[in-house]
Amino acid sequence: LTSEPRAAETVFRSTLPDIPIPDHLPLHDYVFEHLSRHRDLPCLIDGATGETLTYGDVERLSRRVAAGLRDTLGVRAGGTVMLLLPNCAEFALAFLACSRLGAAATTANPLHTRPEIAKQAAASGATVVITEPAFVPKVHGLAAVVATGAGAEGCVSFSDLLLAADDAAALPDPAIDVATDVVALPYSSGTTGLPKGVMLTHRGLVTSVAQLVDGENPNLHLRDDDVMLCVLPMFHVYSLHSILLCGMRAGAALVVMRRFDTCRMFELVERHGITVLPLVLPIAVEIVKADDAVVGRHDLSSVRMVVSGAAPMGKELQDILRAKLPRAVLGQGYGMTEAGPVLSMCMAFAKEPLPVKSGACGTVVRNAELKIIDPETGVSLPRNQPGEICIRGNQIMKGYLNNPEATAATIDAEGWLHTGDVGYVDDDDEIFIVDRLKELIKYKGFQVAPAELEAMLIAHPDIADAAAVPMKDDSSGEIPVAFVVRSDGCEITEDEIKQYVAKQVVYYKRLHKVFFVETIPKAPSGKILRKDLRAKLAAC
Ligand code: 4UW
Repeated sequence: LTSEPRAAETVFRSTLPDIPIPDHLPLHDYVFEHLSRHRDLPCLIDGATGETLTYGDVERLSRRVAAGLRDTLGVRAGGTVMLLLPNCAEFALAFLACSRLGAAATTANPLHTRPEIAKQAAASGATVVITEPAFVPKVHGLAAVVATGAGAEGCVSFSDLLLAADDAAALPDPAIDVATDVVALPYSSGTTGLPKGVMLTHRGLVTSVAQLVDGENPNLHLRDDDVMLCVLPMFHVYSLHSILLCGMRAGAALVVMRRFDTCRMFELVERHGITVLPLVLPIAVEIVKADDAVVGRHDLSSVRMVVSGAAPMGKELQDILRAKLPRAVLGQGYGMTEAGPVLSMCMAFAKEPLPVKSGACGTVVRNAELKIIDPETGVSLPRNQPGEICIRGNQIMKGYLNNPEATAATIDAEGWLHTGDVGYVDDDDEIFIVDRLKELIKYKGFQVAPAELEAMLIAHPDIADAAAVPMKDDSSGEIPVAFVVRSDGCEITEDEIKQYVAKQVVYYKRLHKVFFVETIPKAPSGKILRKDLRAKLAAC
């Protein structure tokens, strides 16, 4: 028997050399590794009040919250805590506290509906939910509840968690196996189906943060005199990773903004001398749309870096944005929750920057491998040929929680994570995303899982069949729309369907349009032919 020699794979690597990455530190120890240098620097600045916690405060208070969660609520290594919070200092303290305890933090949008929250709380096994008083009615009975501020009836108050004496909080940390213990458990639908718990380990997140901000020539050069805007929601992996964790590792100050508002953002940039502006497409659109008179009233010259990610940003928009913020370097990163999350980052953000092209979403991060495969044959493709983007390295997820089938469908036997994104690598190692194989809809950077909307639609007695797909939109990137087959003799209207869905889901999953059709196009296997539907929309 002779075996065919396997064709050599085309594997793309960073143009930066690999660096040593700690593989023994739990995430919190890694984040605070340089505490002695950063102790008195501002860490979290409340955008609304100006209240500031230094790195020393954050380190100490996160220990107390850990002790409080352990002693008052019995959170232990291997446990899970749900963070259901808008951007606030408590989010960061609670996240780091979970890390200290060897527990996982599962994060969710506090605007989710009760059924959405209940599903995630149950699936993740969360025994505690930390939220704001206003959201307490949505979580009553799901788990023990901690409410921020002075608390709310029937809840433990967050301030009580902080009462732990410093000596109680100094008890030895539990033994954490950094390679296997999960520290963050965000939910993502990945390439297909319903949202699933994405297991990110200590080692995974340490690796992904280090890939961006560590080394002599960091790919994303953040300094301890940087001031970063944190308006993107910390419950999403983009902000959690690339603002909170990367910013804290570098010793930067984070100006925490609860809700986006263009004028407020300009004010904060000026007041705090913000240097790094991480944003998503809809915020870029708002900046571009802002009246020149309004922009002109504010001194935005402190901004040296504008980072965009989580959805495509076209070349034209990037060019207009660049003209508005002429002193800033503008570029994109490409992330996916399951990828740990960052696959590639703009090389113009490096300490020793390289020129980049508008519309590119970076170069593969260091200490990782990326390949582009033909989705039909799985064969790796050379430069400039679009195919499915795959990534391999210590940073990728351990797998989906309690879901070995979905894990095996996403990470192959050789350790490659298949993203479901279609892109190519050009002659300068820059990555361009051109299409998506997976079902996902991305509204303003937020994930909407078509399977979730479809299950809801089909459950309606007047609906015989349905498919949810993305429709291109200039300001939101994509909007969720549905094709619906009415049940025989039923007259259900577009508005009734929109209302029916809106009552059950968070605002960004609402349907913007409904198209009535006779049948949903399907492959013989029963799989919805989404490409056909998307083509139909493009022709509208
Ligand atoms: N261009 C085109 C992009 C891009 C993109 C993502 O919600 P998830 O699972 O995850 C994210 C994470 C984004 C992110 C994290 C950290 C970071 O530094 C950074 O860059 C600054 C971005 O979005 O959605 C994953 C899917 O979102 C699409 C793509 O389809 C991906 O699989 N996506 N970034 N720059 N599309």
